[in-house]
This record gives sequence, structure tokens and C-alpha cells, in this order.
Amino acid sequence: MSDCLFCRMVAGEIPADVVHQTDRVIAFRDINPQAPTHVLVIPKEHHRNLGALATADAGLLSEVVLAARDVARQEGLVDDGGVEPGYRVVTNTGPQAGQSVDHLHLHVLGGRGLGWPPG
Ligand code: IU
Repeated sequence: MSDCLFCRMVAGEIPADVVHQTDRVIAFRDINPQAPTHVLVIPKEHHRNLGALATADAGLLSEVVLAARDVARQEGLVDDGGVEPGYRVVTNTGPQAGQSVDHLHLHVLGGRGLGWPPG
């Protein structure tokens, strides 16, 4: 999907501040961060949203979720020994939720107190 921004990042055509990657998943810093940690975790293969990926490849969905956990660990948001600051994983689906890029991405947010409910 050469017209997809995130596919172009995966292909190296557009620069990305990559913080973590595996064979099938890549994580990079959001260009407009909403918290001290704001990383997007995506499957390298194009899937338009969470439901599409869950239907097509549940194993890959699991890899994406584990990568989000690994990013949170890397960012110091998880302390497996006990106290942890915590983090939020969110994915917007469709226009009313504010999805602006039609390539599944998990937002990993942390490093400050996060309000609830979101706006
Ligand atoms: P959304 O949930 O689809 O709205 O999230 C898309 C995110 O992609 C949003 O937070 C943007 O700041 C981010 N982003 C980016 O990191 N790099 C870009 O070149 C563009 C958007 I365009």
C-alpha cells in the first residue's frame, strides 16, 4: 500500500524514530506526542484496524500487543519487581474515534498522570 503513510515508514521511504522492532512489528515515536512517552506500535504488514488484524492474523495481533508491553518496559513504565508507574494502550478505530491513519497502530502513552475518560 504505497499510499499508506505507515507502510512508507516501514519501507524506509519516510523517516521514523524507531524505538523497537521485530520481524513483523515496528514501534516509533509519535510525531505529535501527547505524553512524555508516546509511541506507536504497528504491524509491518498493512491491516486497517484492530478487528481486521484480529480476523486476518491473531498471532500477529499478539505480537503487536507484546511489542507494546516491551516498549512500556523499555520506557521505564513497567517494573516487574513491584511498583509500576503504568501506561495506557489505545487504538482509535474509525472517524468518530479520531483514527487519522488507516493502518492499525497502538498508541502507548505514559510518563504522566493520564485522565479518564478520554475526550
Ligand atoms: P490516530 O489514532 O490515527 O489519530 O493516530 C495517528 C497518529 O499518527 C497521531 O498521533 C499522529 O501524531 C501520528 N503521526 C505520526 O507519528 N507521524 C506522521 O507523520 C503523522 C502522524 I501524518
